[in-house]
Amino acid sequence: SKVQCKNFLRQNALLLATVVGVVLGIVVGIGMREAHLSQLDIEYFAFPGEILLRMLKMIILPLIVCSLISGISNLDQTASGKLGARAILYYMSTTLIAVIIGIVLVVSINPGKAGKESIDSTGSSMTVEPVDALTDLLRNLFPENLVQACFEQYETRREPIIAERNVTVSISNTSTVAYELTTVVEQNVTVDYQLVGSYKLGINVLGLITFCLTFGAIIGRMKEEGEILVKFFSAFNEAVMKIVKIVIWYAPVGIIFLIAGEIMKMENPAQVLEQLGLYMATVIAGLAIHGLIVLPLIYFIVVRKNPFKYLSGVLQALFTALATSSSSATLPVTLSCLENNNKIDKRVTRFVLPIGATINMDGTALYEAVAAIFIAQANGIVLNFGQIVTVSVTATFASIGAAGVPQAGLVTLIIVLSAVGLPTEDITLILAIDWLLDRIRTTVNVLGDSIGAGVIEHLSRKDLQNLEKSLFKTDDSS
Ligand code: DAS
Repeated sequence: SKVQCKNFLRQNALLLATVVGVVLGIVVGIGMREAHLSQLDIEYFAFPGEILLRMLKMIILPLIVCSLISGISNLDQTASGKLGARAILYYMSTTLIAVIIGIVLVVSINPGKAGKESIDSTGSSMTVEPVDALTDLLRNLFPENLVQACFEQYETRREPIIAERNVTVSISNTSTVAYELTTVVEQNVTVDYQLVGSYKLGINVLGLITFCLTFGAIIGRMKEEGEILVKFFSAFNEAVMKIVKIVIWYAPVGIIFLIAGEIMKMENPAQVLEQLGLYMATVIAGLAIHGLIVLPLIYFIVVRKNPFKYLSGVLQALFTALATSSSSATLPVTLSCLENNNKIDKRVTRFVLPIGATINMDGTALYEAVAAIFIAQANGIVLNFGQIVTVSVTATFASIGAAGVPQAGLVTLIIVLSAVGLPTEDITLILAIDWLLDRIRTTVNVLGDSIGAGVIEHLSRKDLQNLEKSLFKTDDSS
């Protein structure tokens, strides 16, 4: 019909504008490098991009809260349990596959064989014990203050308790003539550690997930009083998604400046390419294999439909991820693409996407495994099989712990390095190129979440049909 035709044009106009935005951003960025603008001028130049990021970030908080609450409150106990189990299974297995692809590639390509003398490194050491990282993850799951969880995350670090030096004075009879006085200062003093907790800026999404899932599940099971709340959060969600629709129209403009600004900021591209080219190629090859072959294959095997047609519906989200380097900032666009273009059941998208954007990061896990082994290679360290298994397990958990914000993966890489005793200061080796790899791995993270929503919906179609109670069925036309 005429309306459908109009809608079709509208969707594609937006997609076209986004693609043009990415291309224009690259062209403008490369062209403007010639102008040799100062750091400050580049920041002013990229201002329209900053506005896009601010708009997306503004929506994240209400979106995560409403979408999780309304998503789960519209499912019954069996359906939410099954959906949740499928989501976790999908997230864990695809992340592990990604890690394995990364490890196989980095071990066979051996990009670090040149040694680290040839790469610039300026770093100071900091270590994070994996057990502390894991307990922090759990601490953040149970925030002590919900308001604070909206903008701060808990973080602990170990502080050494240095025991007082033991000074012993002893008199020893060394000769028959004189007594000698010896002072023995014990150097090996016992050092214990204490945990010191603090807060750092950033939404504690994990904590919000715990609260919203519990709250949503409870109001979904309450009788009349619950229904008011379910309706309230569902309506709130609809309203937020309408804001997303407006922001999405601005996205192509913002994308131009985000990408151009980043390209203008890049220092010594030729040198970076020479030193880190092979490492970059390894990460990018791994991400490409995972994002363009493995995940589409999983979709095809489960859903039996063309995965690339499915992915064309979320292209705008993928480009937004490329431009913003943030799964969280991209979440509004991902939700909108999946619900409006791919017609994925809203009970699925609203339940699994906010969680996926936070914990399902295939690209990050792959990148961390490659980066850790690359650093080992650059230091001439050969990891044994046990250490490689440790790398894969910690890379998986480090990717779960990484927030959906730019370069979070670089920070949680410290956990992986600490776990196998690699020099953590060596993350500076790969710093120069992280801005680019961050974008690409974020795109794969979002791609993984999108495929996941399709796979989980397909596997859960019977459970969803069985649910008579659904607020979303009536407003699907909107
Ligand atoms: N950029 C992050 C993301 O939002 C994760 C990372 O740094 O790897 O997906």
